[in-house]
Amino acid sequence: KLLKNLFRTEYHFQPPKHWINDPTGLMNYNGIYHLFYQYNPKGAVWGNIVWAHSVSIDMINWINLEPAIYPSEVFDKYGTWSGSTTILPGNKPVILYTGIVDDNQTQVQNYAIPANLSDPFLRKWIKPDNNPLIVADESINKTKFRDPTTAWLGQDGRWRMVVGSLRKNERGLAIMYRSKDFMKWTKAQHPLHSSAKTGNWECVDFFPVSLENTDGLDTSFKGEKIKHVLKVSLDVTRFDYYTIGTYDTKRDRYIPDDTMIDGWHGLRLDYGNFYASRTFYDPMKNRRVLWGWTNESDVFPEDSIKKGWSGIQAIPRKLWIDPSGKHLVQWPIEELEMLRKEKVELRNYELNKGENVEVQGITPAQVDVEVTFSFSSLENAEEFDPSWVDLYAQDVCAIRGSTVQGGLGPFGLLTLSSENLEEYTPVFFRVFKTQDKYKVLMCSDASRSSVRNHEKMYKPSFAGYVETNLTDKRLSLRSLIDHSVVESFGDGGKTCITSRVYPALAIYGDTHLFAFNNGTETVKIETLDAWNMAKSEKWI
Ligand code: DQQ
Repeated sequence: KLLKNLFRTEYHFQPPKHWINDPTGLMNYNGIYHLFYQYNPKGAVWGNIVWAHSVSIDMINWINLEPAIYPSEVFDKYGTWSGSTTILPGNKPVILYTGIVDDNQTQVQNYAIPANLSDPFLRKWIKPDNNPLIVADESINKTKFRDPTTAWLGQDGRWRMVVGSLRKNERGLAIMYRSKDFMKWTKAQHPLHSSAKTGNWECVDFFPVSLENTDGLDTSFKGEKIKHVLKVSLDVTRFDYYTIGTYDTKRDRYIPDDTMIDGWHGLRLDYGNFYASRTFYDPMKNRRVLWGWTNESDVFPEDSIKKGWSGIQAIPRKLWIDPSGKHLVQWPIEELEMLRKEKVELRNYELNKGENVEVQGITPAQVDVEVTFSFSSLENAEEFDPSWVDLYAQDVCAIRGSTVQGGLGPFGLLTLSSENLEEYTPVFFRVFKTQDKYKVLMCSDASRSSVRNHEKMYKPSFAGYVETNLTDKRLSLRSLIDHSVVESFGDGGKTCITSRVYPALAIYGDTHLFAFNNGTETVKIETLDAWNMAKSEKWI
């Protein structure tokens, strides 16, 4: 097959051709899901950015429409960048987005409204003449002032929304604006939150989560037993970080909980290739849904130009807070399961030290696999080297990869493997002992993902820690494998990692999937279920 198709995904969201980035302005309006996203209608590299628009009834199969917003006016002539949607009382959707007004990338905040509310697809959008709604005052860095959030309504009846920005000392911040009528916005004296040495904040997201169950809450929800989440995309590291905390509505400020870390050492929504994500409240199923962009990792713009496309959206995930209050949990939306076809399974299979077992009877270039491992003791867990404390999990994974024998682990899956393991992307756990507790590392390691070799190829050993006390001596893993993407969910979605990989041998029918154990402790595959996945429908 042609390079053009080789790495295309089949059940992830991607348009027929060209460049995509941030998902932006997500909503369900009268039963129809709308996905707007940053798109270059002219090529496979970033540029000429418009708001592309697709609609769906299940967030899996899509109808592509004409771009909803594109540069045309003085207030957005040089670009229509990311933003959000808010549904105003009376069931009236409005888009907020960043317009670029000159060659220096000066940024302003604009709005757009549907031309015809009775068109179920809301194809045409109008940019009224009173744009821009907000321009930067002298205190604001006007070229780092973008991506307005979904607005929320305060108890005083005024709307609030925030715009990401950067101040001196690399202080990232979420500048807050308030408005009575959504048209005239006044800057609050204090930002909603800020943090030194984090760099510019892009695509900020701010929303409540329920401490009582996994249901989602409307962004304007007020009540007891809730927490708030602040998510920022850090321009410098290109990862999405979040903290959990309290929204002090009197002072109109967000205060992260004591255990939370702002910035590069903080919690991530995904420890892999996942950026500029946004959530929205889905009233159809009473849940909060997260969308994130997963960029190509093939590094060379020439590759994208040859392929004719670049970037996909991750599978939408339901998101909620863990009962511990310490982190969020994510799980692919249940609608994905309608694509599951032929199924194979393994039950109670013991994996001894150094053993691999092949999952046969499916085509593992395009599958959904769920596995639960159990073990009888934690005693063999290897020591966590104290000098690793300051390292990122990713660095520890690079030192202790799947081929380095351990005690309890490494065990997991070898995804997108060639028959004789010349290339594979292992997704696995490794259990470490520290002075007073156990530490579980989860890795998705692209370092052996392709025999294509070039010094500049980006093959990161992505990893994160899993917050679990291992009381039931079990660890589960789900991986969504789709040709050039492996999207993994550890321990029920506590830690998520997405890798983009470009195998040369493990393609189409030549792809294999194994479960493996490279630790001295025997682990048991209690259950392993794997499904071939159908292709999702995309109508142009
Ligand atoms: N992408 C958009 C910006 C945003 C960045 C431009 C994040 O609005 O800050 O395409 O990927």
